[in-house]
Amino acid sequence: MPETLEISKFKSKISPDWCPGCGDFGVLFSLQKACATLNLDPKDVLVVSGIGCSSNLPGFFGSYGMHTLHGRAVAVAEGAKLGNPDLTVVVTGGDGDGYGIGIGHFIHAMRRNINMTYIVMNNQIYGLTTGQCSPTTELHTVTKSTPEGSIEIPINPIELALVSGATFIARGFSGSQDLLTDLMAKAIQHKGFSLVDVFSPCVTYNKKNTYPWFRERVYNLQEDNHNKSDQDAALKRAREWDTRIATGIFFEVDNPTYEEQEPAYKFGSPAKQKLGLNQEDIQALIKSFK
Ligand SMILES: Cc1ncc(C[n+]2csc(CCOP(=O)(O)OP(=O)(O)O)c2C)c(N)n1
Ligand code: SF4
Ligand SMILES: [Mg+2]
Repeated sequence: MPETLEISKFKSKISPDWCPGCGDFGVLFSLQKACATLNLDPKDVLVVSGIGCSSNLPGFFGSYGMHTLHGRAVAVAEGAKLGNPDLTVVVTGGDGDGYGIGIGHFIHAMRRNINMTYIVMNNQIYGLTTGQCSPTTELHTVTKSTPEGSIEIPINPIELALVSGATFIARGFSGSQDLLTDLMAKAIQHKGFSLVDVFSPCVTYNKKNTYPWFRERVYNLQEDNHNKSDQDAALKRAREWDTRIATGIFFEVDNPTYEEQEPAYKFGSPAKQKLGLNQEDIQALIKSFK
């Protein structure tokens, strides 16, 4: 770890416009600190988001960034990573963005084990659109779109990741800064698809899952004798909820990445391969069709 952390190099000229107290501030700070701790160069980092309060993050982060379409951040990030695998690619977004409209991309990126990091600011609500039910809203919760209480069973992102092929699966809380920074640094360093689901309270529209509510319940798996190579144990921990909620690393495994297996990469990274074909290649191609 460097002696002084140069967090300022990951600050942008634009200040966050989130509500005072929004959990996303803690996520932004942790990501800046994690990237500084890893001594990354901003020119080698790409942060991609979808749409939502949380998805505004790349604008507040000092690196290359892309604010894409609602639910499409993971797909765009996959393209960027496959085009130039030398980039450190981080996706940042919300529960609505990633676990609702974008869930298909999320699952496929996990099963491909693309080497990228996905940070989800999970506030269990649609913040930007002013408080509708999201895929992680708790059952029976009254929201703007569920005035008589939600009737849909929420998605458990950790469980989903555990059965979809993600090779690093963690959960943080924006009220536990040191742990969150450590999880992000480890996720970025991990070779393969890493998920960091973060409880990032929406202080304006989610009046149930607040900072005090989480503080009463969260504990650190790494201080509770959890074996992070045991998938079944991880599933059990992921299912805890009402009284005790696990944070930390649920699962970590070293599996081959998509990039390591894709035959096209044997000629080097696509971004660095020469464009077009020479006469010799063209003749060989024509011959192969005869
Ligand atoms: C295709 C499409 N559908 C719907 C919307 C409207 N929309 C914008 S953000 C959002 C949900 C945001 O929720 P989340 O991803 O949880 O982010 P948060 O604001 O809570 O951080 C929705 C439904 C949109 N922009 N595009
Ligand atoms: S509405 Fe909620 S999620 Fe959006 S900035 Fe405000 S506190 Fe954060
Ligand atoms: Mg949300």
